[in-house]
Amino acid sequence: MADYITFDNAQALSYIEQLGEFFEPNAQLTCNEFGDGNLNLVFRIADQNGNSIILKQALPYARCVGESWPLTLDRARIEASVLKKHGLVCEQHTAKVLHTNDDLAITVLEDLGHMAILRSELNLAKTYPKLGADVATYLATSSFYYSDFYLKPAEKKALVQEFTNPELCSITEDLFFDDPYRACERNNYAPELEADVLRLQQSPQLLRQVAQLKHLFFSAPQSLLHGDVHTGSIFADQSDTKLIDPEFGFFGPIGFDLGSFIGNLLLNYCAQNGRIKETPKRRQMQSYLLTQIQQCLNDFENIWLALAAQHTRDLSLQAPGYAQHFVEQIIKDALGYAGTELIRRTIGLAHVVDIDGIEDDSARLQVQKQALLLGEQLILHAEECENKESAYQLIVSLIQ
Ligand code: SR1
Ligand code: MG
Repeated sequence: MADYITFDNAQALSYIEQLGEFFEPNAQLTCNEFGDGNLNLVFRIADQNGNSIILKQALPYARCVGESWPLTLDRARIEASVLKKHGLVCEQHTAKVLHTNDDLAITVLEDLGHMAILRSELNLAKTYPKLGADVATYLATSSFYYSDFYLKPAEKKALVQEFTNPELCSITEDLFFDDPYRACERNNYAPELEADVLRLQQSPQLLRQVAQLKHLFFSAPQSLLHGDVHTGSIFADQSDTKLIDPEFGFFGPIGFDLGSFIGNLLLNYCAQNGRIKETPKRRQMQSYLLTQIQQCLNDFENIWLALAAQHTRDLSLQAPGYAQHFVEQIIKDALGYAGTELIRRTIGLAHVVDIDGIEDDSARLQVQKQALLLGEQLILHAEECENKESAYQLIVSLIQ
């Protein structure tokens, strides 16, 4: 990475001009850095006619913490490569990569600015009817085609190597499975939550289930994951849904991505109790969120099983009932991972604005307590769910 420099607006613009690929030769270009994520710089370069592209650059440290938390630039390669791989099998729901430069840790992407970041929209109680179905299509398709059901063994092993992502996985291992369950400087929560946090940290049953989820995360290269499917990694409009930002991608347990998505919808469900005062409007939004979770579970299973029935190439994995058994285990895993997402986003380092943006202190605390309890119960009961219906029923029973 000898040639790496961190871009400012002028350098990003000049880089795109020199490439000469994306705009008319005499275009009047402007550039604006507008990233608000935890890790990277994000520039929009636009011409006078409204054409635009996105240039994303990884910083050599975590943006949300600063230079005291160094971070590999290789994540830019991983992110662009996951987008390309997922785009091959699910073009419809994957942001398109236009150019990469590994030395500068740069990815140039299509500008999805005509769509909206899902998290902000859910916080405004805006709804997107295709959300659950589209995310299910993305997760089922990408996870099937990069699994042992489809890939040849040698091909899969080579990809597992290519997508080895130890530094970013280590962040997830710490933030999801370690920090919230012990006293840790990175944890971030109000003193009023201390009793709730101690309840989690002192529950042997919970710690055992979290250990199992972490162990699976370490040791189950089931497919090429996105690795960070929260609602800030999703663009939506009324007719489409696109996934961005898979820099945490690696070969891991399929339930992790599905669970992260469900966990984020549930975080928003809890947050609406502190955001929307009028009961009918709040219930309508919460019912929308539950419907999307149900749709996502149903479609995920149906698409996965249809792909497995038609395209499983490994003879042994074609055994009657095996694909069904495998998907049922993914759904159990997903409920557990959803629980860890609820807990780590409430008391760990990286919170969600859905909850932190609630202005009233007491309303926010109530929501945080609900998110912690829901996360805990999901982790404790995930393995009891025999199928997608009982998984959905568990969620409903815990939340109402
Ligand atoms: C230091 S990174 C914190 C979080 O932001 C990312 O989007 C991931 O979710 C990570 O856990
Ligand atoms: Mg991200």
